[in-house]
Amino acid sequence: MTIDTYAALEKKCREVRYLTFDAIGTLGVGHLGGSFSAVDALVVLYYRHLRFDPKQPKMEGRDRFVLSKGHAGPALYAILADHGIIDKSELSTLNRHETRLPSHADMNRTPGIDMTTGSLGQGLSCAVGIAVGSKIKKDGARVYCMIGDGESNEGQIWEAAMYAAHMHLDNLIVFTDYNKMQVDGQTKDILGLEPICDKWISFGWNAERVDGHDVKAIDEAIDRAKAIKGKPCMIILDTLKGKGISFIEEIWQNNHNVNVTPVQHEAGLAELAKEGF
Ligand SMILES: Cc1ncc(C[n+]2csc(CCOP(=O)(O)OP(=O)(O)O)c2C)c(N)n1
Ligand SMILES: [Mg+2]
Repeated sequence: MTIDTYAALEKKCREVRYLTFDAIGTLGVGHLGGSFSAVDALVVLYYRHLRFDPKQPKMEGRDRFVLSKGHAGPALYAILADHGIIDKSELSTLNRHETRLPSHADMNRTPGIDMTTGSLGQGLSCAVGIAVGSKIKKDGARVYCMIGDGESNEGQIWEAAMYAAHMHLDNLIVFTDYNKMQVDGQTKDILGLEPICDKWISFGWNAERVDGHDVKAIDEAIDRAKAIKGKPCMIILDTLKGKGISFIEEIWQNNHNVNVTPVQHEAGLAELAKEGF
């Protein structure tokens, strides 16, 4: 399912946030902040760039996506449901007993999930391994991955970064969801990443920084990344934790894993629906 216009992509972002918020609101708790900050990049990726067949989610040679910040699973489930890979009605089973939709992404439970993640720092290494495998097989697949800024405090991220550059993995495009927050503090106070672009460049990557809520900017950055030869690409997304609902944005420093009351559930859905999708 390809979406051609940026206005339609923006609408899709609202719809994905609506489905995500409904699932989390139905449960009453969830990783809202990091799911919402990631939505725009996930939408641009899944509706314009990722080469996959929703009818055959395990198709050989497909592009892969590794959600290394696996706690943002709810946003990805909404996108998988919108593609018909899972049923939209299943979203209300989020993180319940025996669900196929655990709070963290799990390739053994959920169709359309390419890697099990949640232990921060590991997903990028998996993406690097898949990208190496694809080069060996010469199947033409691209591997996309998303890491968090807090996750980037993990040493394993930088081991994977070195190896990806060493292997000249120009089939690997990674996003950092730079929402400036981790669980209980700002990344700049806990273990700062600046100068973040220069760091990735010094590790041998192509790197650029864009507004992570501007679908056009994200789309164009992915196009530029696809054209780079001989290096992996990092796209730093400047984002806001909880982007999309005003009263969740207001608590951007405290919306990592939040309770959602029935009143908030209704108010959030109404706010997202107001602009239409
Ligand atoms: C190895 C590991 N340590 C700790 C955690 C607990 N944890 C879950 S999310 C999170 C914060 C992640 O921050 P960030 O990567 O910035 O994610 P985002 O802000 O996008 O939610 C932590 C510490 C974990 N999942 N894995
Ligand atoms: Mg963060």
